[in-house]
Amino acid sequence: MSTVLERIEGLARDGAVYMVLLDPDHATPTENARLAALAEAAGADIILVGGSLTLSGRSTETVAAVRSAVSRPVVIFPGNAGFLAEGADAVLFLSLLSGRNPRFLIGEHVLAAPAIRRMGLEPIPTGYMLVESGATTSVEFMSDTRPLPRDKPDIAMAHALAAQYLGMKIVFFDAGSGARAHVPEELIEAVSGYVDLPVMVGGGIRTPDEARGLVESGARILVTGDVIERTGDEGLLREMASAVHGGS
Ligand code: 1GP
Repeated sequence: MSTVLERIEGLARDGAVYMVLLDPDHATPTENARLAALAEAAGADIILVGGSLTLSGRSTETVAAVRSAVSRPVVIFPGNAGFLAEGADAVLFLSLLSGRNPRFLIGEHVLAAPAIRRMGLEPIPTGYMLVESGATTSVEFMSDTRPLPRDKPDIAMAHALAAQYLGMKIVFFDAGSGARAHVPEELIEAVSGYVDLPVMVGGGIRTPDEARGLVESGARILVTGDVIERTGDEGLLREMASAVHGGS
């Protein structure tokens, strides 16, 4: 049986991967399970569960509810080592490379690694870069780090290459959930022409046109969370999936 990473890499080789992010704080586990099933039926390839801050304490319950509602892989997108839950297939093992806070470069990893092993989760080594989006995002505040400038692709390129040389498998450029402005196409184009890793992009992507533009710029994995959580719009989900997968 292939791993979740092999599945992502396979899909990314043939086109682009659509991931839908659900936050345990934004809806009940039952409602998130319903959204996950909608997303799967609309064509999402992977369901991410996570957020930068969890006040509700519902992460375990949410992962379990989402897991039983879909057959596609369920992957945790953790804000810290406290957000891990049995029942998911994999976890993005994130290094916040845009920042210089040792806690998010190694500290949380040491806390999380034994729990990931115990829970039987597949860790997916991911270089995570926050990108300026016009306002302070939750991740920026909670991680106490500065994002990469959005208009300096060379800085982003050097960070992405460092991620590749450190052995990471995915490089994720994130403007933060609900960002006013998504990561610029120019930045994604520059980075994806420079590194061999699949480039993942998320934060503030609201329309199928935006999604398509980013995929055409080289993104191989595209994430939306907020727009689906807010609208629960099945038609929009289908259009997003189709835009990412290259349909009309
Ligand atoms: C946030 O990239 C994800 O980390 C998703 O962002 O919620 O704005 O779609 P949105």
